[in-house]
Amino acid sequence: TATFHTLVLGGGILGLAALYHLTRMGHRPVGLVERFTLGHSHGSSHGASRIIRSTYGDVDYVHLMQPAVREEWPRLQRDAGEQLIIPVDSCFYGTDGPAFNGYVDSATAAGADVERLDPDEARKHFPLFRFPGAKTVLRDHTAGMIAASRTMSALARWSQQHGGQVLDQTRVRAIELDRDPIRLVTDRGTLATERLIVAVGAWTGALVPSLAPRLKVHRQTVGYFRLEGPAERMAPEHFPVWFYVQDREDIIYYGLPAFGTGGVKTARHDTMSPESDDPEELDRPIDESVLATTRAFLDEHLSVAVDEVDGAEHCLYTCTANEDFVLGPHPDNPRVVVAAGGSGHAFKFGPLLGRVLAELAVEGRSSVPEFEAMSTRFQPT
Ligand code: PYC
Repeated sequence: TATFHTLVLGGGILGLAALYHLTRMGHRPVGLVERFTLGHSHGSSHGASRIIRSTYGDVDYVHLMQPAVREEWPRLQRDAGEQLIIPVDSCFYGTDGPAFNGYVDSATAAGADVERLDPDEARKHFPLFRFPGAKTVLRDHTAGMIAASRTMSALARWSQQHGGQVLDQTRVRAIELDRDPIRLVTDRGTLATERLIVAVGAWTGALVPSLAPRLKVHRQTVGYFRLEGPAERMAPEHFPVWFYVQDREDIIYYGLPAFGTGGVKTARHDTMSPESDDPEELDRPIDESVLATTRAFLDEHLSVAVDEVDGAEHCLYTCTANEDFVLGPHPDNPRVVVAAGGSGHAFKFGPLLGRVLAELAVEGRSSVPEFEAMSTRFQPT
């Protein structure tokens, strides 16, 4: 069998974006190996929508977002020939304390295109929101909504049309890092590759055991809530992307407009559990009590009543302790590059990190200064 120039392991947003860039860079043969059917909902990259924003509580991520917004998302949209970033208004707010004030300070320090509104102005702009307890509301002009499942399809389609191979429904049993070429033992035979990118999300601990102690899997329960009144009020033209940060209790909620769903997407960003969830529990039932708590949050924060829940799903977060990504060469073999620890906020960086992964695997360094400036934070040591 042929030896691949580079293989990518994992068909989530980061793996697909890496395959897209490898293909775009002209390397052959390149391929991606995925355990389930491409587009499955067992991991972290399914669902119709994600938030894109520069509003971060850490100035380095504000900087890292800029090449993603300015270069990589537009490039992908041009290649795909379709709109993947949907223009949607945004309001990010929180209680007056260090956690939310960190977002205000970082946006200001980085000179990001983010406007500060006082709560009265904000209520005029966003009449569906009450902003209880907020002193400042941030309106991020770089923010919007990512058409997430369309992005996944576009990356796979473009890569396959240009010579990238996708081997899905192929389970990897072992990675033989110390072989040259590197070998992947799969349930469909053994694959050989000169270079490997491992982007397997919640399965990182199982496939790269040295990283297991740094990662915890947190299963999120995401609900779609109908709002009373005309359906247009839930649509992207009228309903913003938003989040709320509460100090002391470390509570974060977020939401997006209805987009191919009957209700607005809302969930608690929940990374507090001391336990790590098992990604192998593929069919865990939805916990109705989490949806009830989310609904109570919306009842307090919106000025319109919440109607019935129109569906719910799980999404796995793979979190590091400080929510920094893990991204860089494997300490035992620099021709293996690992991406993990998306910590519930990586999708918006997808096309940018895909480029970084492809460059690290092939050239040993990335051409993205904003990434290089923070790469020591991401080392998979
Ligand atoms: O990073 O904006 C974000 C986000 C929203 C929901 C989960 N992550």
